[in-house]
Amino acid sequence: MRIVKYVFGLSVALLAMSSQSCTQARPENKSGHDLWLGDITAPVTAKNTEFLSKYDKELGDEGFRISKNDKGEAVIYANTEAGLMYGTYHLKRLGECGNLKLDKEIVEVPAFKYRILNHWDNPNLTVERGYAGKSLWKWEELPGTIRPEYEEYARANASIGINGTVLNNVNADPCMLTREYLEKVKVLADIFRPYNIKVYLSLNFAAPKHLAGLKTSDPLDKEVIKWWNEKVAEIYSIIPDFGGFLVKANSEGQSGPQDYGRTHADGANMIADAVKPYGGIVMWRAFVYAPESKDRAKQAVEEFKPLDGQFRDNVIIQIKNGPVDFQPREPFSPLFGQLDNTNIMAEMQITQEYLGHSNHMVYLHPMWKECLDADTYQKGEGSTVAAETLGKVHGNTDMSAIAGVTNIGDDYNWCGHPMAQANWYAFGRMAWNPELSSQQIVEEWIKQTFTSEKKFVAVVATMMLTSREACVKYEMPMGLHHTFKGPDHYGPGPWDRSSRPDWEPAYYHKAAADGVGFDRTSKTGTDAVSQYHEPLRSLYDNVETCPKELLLWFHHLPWDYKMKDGKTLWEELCYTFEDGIREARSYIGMWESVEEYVDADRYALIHEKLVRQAKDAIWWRDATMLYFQQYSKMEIPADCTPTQHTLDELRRFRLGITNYENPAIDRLPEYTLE
Ligand code: GCW
Repeated sequence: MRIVKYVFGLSVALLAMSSQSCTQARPENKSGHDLWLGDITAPVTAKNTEFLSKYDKELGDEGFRISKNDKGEAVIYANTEAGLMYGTYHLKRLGECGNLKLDKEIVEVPAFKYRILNHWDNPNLTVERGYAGKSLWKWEELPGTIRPEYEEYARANASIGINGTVLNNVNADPCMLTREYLEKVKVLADIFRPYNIKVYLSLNFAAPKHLAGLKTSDPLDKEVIKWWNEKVAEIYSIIPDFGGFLVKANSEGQSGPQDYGRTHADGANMIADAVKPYGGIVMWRAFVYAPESKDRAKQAVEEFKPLDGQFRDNVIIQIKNGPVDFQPREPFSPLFGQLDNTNIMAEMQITQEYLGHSNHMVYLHPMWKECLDADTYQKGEGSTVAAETLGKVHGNTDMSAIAGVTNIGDDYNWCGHPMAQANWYAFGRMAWNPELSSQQIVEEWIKQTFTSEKKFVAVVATMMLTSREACVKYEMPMGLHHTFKGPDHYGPGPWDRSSRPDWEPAYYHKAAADGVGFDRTSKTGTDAVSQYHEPLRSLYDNVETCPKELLLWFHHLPWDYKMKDGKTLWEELCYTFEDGIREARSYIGMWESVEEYVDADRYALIHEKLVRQAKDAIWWRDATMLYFQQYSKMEIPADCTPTQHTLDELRRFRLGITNYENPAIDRLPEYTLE
């Protein structure tokens, strides 16, 4: 292992692992202020380098130290070039954010070993739940044409510590494993390598059938095993540092080991054995549910707990933060606290499938941190989701990982909404250090992306820090969930019908004459509460102690149920929606108050989107409460924002978009803010 010591002059703008990319022209449709990286056109190389002979264990392969030398210059120490690169970006960040002190030594080591983006990108360039244009990967042009964005993407990720990327959708097209596509993937892997980013692929479990014409894809079949071993050998001959696979199996129609009477462990282990000799890993998703079940929220534990201890040591079970599906608020998935001898990781959704796509400004770090900080109590207090997934509860820190489903596309601003970039940024920073506060991360991002002007930072940070809670309030307050219109998941549709009962909002809200909410209690409900350890089990089970934010997740309550503040449940719902509407509206004025600090283009685009966000907030309230009113027979209080559409009008409204796009603002229902 090479030990490197680099010395940089503090006054110099640092950055540039490759000068070549920095001289490449930006495409015409790019605005030049796209990312938080600031000025990347002036590469500066190291002034002094030194090779040391001793490996610093504390830093590992990716950590670094920064301290001051006799001349007052910053010195970055790392065991590896990757560590050095991260140190360089860190120093740059500290400088740009006005936080560069160096009065004491800085030591940074990433918390999670695998810090991975998941792209849900298809070979035909659509992006499932993608709201920023088409896929960044231009498969039809590869391997011949190389776009500058590929390296910009790598650089942006490196600057926040991302070290892996799954290039294709978990609903995987088998073609991704053909030689033709592997040659394309190789080009991206080569571009990403200098940035310490490994490439991974989602696989289609039925690939042996699709690609090789085998009669089966049974994971215990000799021919199938042979096919995977050969395929894996081929991949590593093309991409020697290939990271491994992400697998969605027996979920939402995807094939999997259960098609052949085998278990998730049989399937995962077969692939894990194939990649093991090369150091590859398998991320096997726990996002499984069947329409027959009475409670979708329970199924991951039901299917995976019995398999605990059966997975190979290079398999990690990838668990969505909540037990259902990336809703604006869910309790943490109980599976995080249920496995003793299995590697687990969290999957967060950076793309805003359920939080207003790229029309709404919603800063997601508080939502993810809520999950990581939640205590599972698996081994007593302190068994937080972060500790569990860092491997600290069961002592396997070597396989710690975290994944984020990206919001990146080929839009000129990368993420559709200029503020949505903050979520990409925040995911990376959180994967590096889950202890960082939402405030610190958002302020860093604002300063690097816009300006360090005090007033601007204060106002915009306040907007962003409150935005997730505001979104919960105006979309699905008090534990309501999945009240969306399908299949696009943009607007409200509590009345919506679907081909599967568990894709219908009524399955989740259970609104009826006797009340609203999903009874998951131990005595009268599905007993989902029992998948949580004490004291949570009792806390959630008892309507008196269940937090208001999760009340209707765990309880079905009458419309006139008396809340602690004396209001009825119906009133509480109305006023919580009202709070959400008020907050969404307040962002418009806040943004107007900082106009002078922003360029005209970004100012106007964000303004237009904030106005729509506030209108959507009223739309959500109208749809949900007018629908519930049919059962409650109660009036929306007179001091709430008046409704602007009838239930019939809203039910007739058709957005008519695919699952691969953000709705244009002029397609949405008309609302006024006066
Ligand atoms: O959230 C749901 C989405 C699907 C997605 C699925 C999953 C990739 O609506 O579009 O499919 O989850 O996570 O597998």
